[in-house]
Amino acid sequence: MKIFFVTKNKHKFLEASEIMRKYCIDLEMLEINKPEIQSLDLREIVLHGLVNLYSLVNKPLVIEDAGLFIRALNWFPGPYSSYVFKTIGCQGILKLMDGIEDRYAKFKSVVGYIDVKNIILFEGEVEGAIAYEARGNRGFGFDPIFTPKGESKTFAQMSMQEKNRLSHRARAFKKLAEWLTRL
Ligand code: ITT
Repeated sequence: MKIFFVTKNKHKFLEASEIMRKYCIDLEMLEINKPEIQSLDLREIVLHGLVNLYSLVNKPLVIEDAGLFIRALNWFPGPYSSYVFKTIGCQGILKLMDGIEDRYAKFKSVVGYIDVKNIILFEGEVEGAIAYEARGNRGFGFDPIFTPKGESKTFAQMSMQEKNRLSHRARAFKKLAEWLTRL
């Protein structure tokens, strides 16, 4: 079984592919522009993207929108994570968190799948904390400053396999794989 994963992020693609391969589902990366609406709700962004992309591609496809939600910052950057990463990055977040004791944060992922008969969303999240300094050089995005609950390493200090045991993305893609397997 082959499904297109529309994304420009190679790391996301590799993480998702590793999960899906375990269920004998092949993902193929399709790097085209995703139409994105501004919304506070990741699900709304994904639904809108799915409908627009399907009219273009006309083949079973999957997209994902993810973000980092920090409690002490009123859940910022949330759906704006991509822009915030490009502008202030990990160091900017660490600066915003300077002197703040409540380090609680979570990553959320919404994965959307569409084919001729179905349109469906799956969600995954991982709880954790914003580290006091950036650690590690693996992964991408905010990985160096996020420590999952119960772990001492940041995501950027973990191998992809270790990150996939815990991550928001892995959890959402597993749900998709299980649903596809039952179909
Ligand atoms: P797409 O082409 O798939 O949209 P993207 O990188 O823009 O790729 P998102 O909009 O879903 O992806 O992600 C928003 C940002 O959230 C992303 O740029 C990262 O900075 C951050 N992020 C999401 N998942 C992450 C993860 O697993 N580890 C670290 N940062 C992550």
